[in-house]
Amino acid sequence: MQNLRLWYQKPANDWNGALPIGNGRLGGMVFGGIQEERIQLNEISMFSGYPEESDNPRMLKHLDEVRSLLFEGRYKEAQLLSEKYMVCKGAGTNLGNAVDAPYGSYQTLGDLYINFDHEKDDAHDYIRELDIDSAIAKVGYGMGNAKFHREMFSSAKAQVMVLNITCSISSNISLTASICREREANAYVLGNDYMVMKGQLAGDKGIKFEAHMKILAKNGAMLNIEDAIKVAGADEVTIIIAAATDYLDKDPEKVCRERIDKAIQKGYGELLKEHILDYRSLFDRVKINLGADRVEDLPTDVRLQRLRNGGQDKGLVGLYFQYGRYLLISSSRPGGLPANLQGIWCGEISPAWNCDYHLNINLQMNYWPAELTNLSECHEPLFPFIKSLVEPGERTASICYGAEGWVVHTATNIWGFTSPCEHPSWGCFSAAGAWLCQHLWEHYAYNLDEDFLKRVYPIMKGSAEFYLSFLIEHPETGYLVTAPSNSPENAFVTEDGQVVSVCAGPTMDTEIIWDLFTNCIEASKILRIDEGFRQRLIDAIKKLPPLKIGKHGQIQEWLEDFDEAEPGHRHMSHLFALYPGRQITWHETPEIMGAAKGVIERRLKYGGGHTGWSRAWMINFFARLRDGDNAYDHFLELLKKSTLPNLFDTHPPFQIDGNFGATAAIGEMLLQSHEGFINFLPALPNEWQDGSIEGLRARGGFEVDIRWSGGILQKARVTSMKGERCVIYAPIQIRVEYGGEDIDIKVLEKNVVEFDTCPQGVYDIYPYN
Ligand code: FUC
Repeated sequence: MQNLRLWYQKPANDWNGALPIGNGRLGGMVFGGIQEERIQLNEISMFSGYPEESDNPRMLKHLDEVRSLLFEGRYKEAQLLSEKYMVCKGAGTNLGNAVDAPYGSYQTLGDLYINFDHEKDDAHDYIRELDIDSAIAKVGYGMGNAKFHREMFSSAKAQVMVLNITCSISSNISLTASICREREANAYVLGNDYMVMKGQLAGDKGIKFEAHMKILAKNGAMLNIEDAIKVAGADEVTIIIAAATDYLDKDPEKVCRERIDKAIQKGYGELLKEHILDYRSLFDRVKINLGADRVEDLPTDVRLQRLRNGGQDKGLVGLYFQYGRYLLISSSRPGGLPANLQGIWCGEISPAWNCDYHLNINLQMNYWPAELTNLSECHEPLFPFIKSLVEPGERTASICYGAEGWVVHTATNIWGFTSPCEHPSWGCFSAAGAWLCQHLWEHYAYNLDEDFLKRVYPIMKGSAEFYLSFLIEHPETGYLVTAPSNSPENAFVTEDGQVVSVCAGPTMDTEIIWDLFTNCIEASKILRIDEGFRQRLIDAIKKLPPLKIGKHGQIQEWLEDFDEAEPGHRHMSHLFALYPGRQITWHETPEIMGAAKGVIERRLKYGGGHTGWSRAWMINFFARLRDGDNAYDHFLELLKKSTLPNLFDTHPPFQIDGNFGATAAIGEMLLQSHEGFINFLPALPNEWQDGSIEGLRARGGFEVDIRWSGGILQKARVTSMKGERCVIYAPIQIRVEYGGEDIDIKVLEKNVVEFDTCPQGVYDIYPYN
């Protein structure tokens, strides 16, 4: 049995305790107060700022000079020159405070407040919960003999948020409800049951937004009290909220009205039914059971505290994993924008890092669990977003580097900001576009949808074209390197003791470009196009610098074996090739697995502060190193040191990438398919002796169920969607059944076997006893 709820015995103390609901666009943080319910509202396109011309022509003028300095080893001078010239025009991200700058910031839409006519001290038997099995937040408590109950959800089908308030005693619900926002908005009541809030961000240059609220009351009276609606003596109250901006919808007012009208026609019962059906069509695909402890029945915050005090809680791992899937379903749906640094949930006007799209790990990490945990549709908002960067990115490539193709750097917004950011030590990371393209390829690799590949191949090719023209031969070695660049967001110490970030050919760039070129080569073969271009990529890959092992037994972070200014740095960029890349694998490169581990050991020796996405990344590394025990230990560290009462990950502050990265990591511990074969239970920790997982996805169009006991595979089921050959890593002897009969399997090499999955369907794999 899966335990699929977060629950608490008190209302949330603050935002970090509130519970998130969302439909990919419209989000809410439910506080669950007794006297005052607050639902902080979000809309995915609520981003200030506007398009700006930020490409800096002075970059190109100084490009050769910076490169020469780098190649002469005059790093500090290269850095100083870069600080002057290799940056955007304007304020860029304004060091994360761009709410009133052109770059802009994602921000809260406002709040819904509901004040009940009762005293909180009179309440008893209070429970607040988030049921992730049906994506509904609930609050319940007693008041004397009366039992009050609230249910809240954000429906993707109806595109509205719905709140339903009931009481066991009739005519007993009296409340005042309003929506408001601290700036840039006007709110007013129409009639006695409809409230509108509208405004515009960034003066008259930014997006226009609207939020509408309709109140339906069964019996009782309703009253317009100007900035709020009063309900007196109702049996049941349903509140419907719609919100839109003119970024995603042409006419936000019309859209809000239409959505609310349709929702009224459906009524609460129908809205609830279709919401659950829709949500479960995604959520129910995966079931996980890693064993349970008796503590499952304790409130979630108590469980977390017990774990911090050294207690055991196996069920919390499964809950965290499913919560990650819940969060992705709730923050990323086709037709919207991708999940940002906080998914869609952001309570502030000026949040950390503009709550934007950081591209030197964060946005990508949000989508690590998408394919593996069978939420391919939730990956989709990322693809048009990547496409939207191509046009501005072509301008940036041309103006800043005189290069072909398209480029984007460390961070972007919804306005197509593709220039380098305002400081080169972290802002001139130019491999972001190639990294994004990995997601296009992976979506294909899991689903084998050739039409999709055909559509996105030009985006991948455009990115590859950028690197083909931006890469430059290192004058000493002849290797093709990026310059200028940096290894996110670390600095190195030069021979004469200077601390510098700007460099040529950091390992991460090379690994990401290897990944892009490799994927483009494969894509062009599958599509049977572009032979000439393919050959150029094949030739270029040969000229990329090889991975080198440094003096500490680590994979080098830079071309030279520099020491890191911060050896315990949170970014472990030079392990991109281990995860999420596929260049470093046990199968292909066993000789450097030790050096990959060396990178992590060194970071841990000097750091230890790995929180949020950094820790989540580390868990994935250990999974790829097939080191389940370390993966599990670091997962526990994430729960202990980096998790808020509502199970949001905290960097700090809350950043959703950690949730998604760790969700992917649990999947990676149980199933991998990046090495050209499916590997069941590649990193099973000792703690998970018995368990099962159903419905994970593997590359090649397969769905996979696995059952194990005593740490040993009992049965795996591969459902083939595309009828492809199924290649399996089999260190123990296996047999395969189709339709109850054993079928032929072919040994490809030691420990690797394959079988046909034509016809498509279900294939059962058993170890020989
Ligand atoms: C990256 C990280 C920071 C932070 C920011 C949003 O640049 O280095 O730690 O997560 O993104």
